[in-house]
Amino acid sequence: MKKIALITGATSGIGEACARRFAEGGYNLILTARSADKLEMIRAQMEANRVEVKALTFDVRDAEAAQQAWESLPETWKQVDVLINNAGLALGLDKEYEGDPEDWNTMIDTNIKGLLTMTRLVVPGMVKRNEGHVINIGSVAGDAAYACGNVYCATKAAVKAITDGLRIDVADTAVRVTNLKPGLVETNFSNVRFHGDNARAEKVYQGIKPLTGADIADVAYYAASAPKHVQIAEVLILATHQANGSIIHREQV
Ligand code: NDP
Ligand code: 8X3
Repeated sequence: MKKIALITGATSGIGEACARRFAEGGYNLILTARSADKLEMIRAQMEANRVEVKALTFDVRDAEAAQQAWESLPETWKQVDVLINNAGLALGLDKEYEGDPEDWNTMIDTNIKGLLTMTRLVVPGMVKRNEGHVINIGSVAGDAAYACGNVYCATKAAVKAITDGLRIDVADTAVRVTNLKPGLVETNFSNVRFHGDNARAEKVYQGIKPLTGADIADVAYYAASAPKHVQIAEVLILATHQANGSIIHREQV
């Protein structure tokens, strides 16, 4: 029986790269996101390569929809070996006193509450089976706030606290818990952050070679593949020439 990885936000960037890396490593996949078309495309590509995939289309902010999707899975598919809580986003880069409260709510509901919803659905089975691995995608933004990052940084600081809390609460089991904290990764992230202003998004990655989704997926896969007695608790992955969330050395163009 192949292992099963459940990856949220699997239609783009880090989540899609994790899907490809774990498929390569012999896992079957449960992939989730809101875009049914993209999910279907990825499912078809994977199945052509003999990877079994369950594609679940729902918004992680909708706890009821998440529960229904989870309950639609056959019992054998609920025995998830690796949960990758990746779905998330930044919206806006504004001074805290000028930010859009609607953007704040979306980030809090997705990055914090969505992650908790999935954890609540999947982890009880892991505890019961006394095995499993939760990999949360945090961020360098959760280590220290940067200018105009306010609520996004706060959601990723929450991911750190939530991940640490879970690790404590499952310490009497063989379940492992990891917080991956990427720095600059070139994905759709900045296009989303700037509400589709692609020119502004491109500037984020100018003058520095950013990380790719595949770089982060490699680390996630390593953590999941480490010997059972090894728990990779936390990893900060930065681009070379990036020192933290604020200090980035860029070549002049
Ligand atoms: P992308 O925008 O490329 O991918 C985000 C994924 O999340 C998409 O598959 C999207 O799918 C999904 N998603 C977003 N909102 C929801 C929702 N409400 N319900 C379900 N799925 C959702 O960005 P990244 O790959 O860069 O981001 C992935 C994670 O990595 C995020 O948590 C982000 O905060 C984190 N991160 C990113 C960094 C970067 O520099 N790129 C650095 C550090 C952390 P769909 O739209 O189909 O729902
Ligand atoms: C995404 C990376 O530095 O834009 O979490 O916050 S950063």
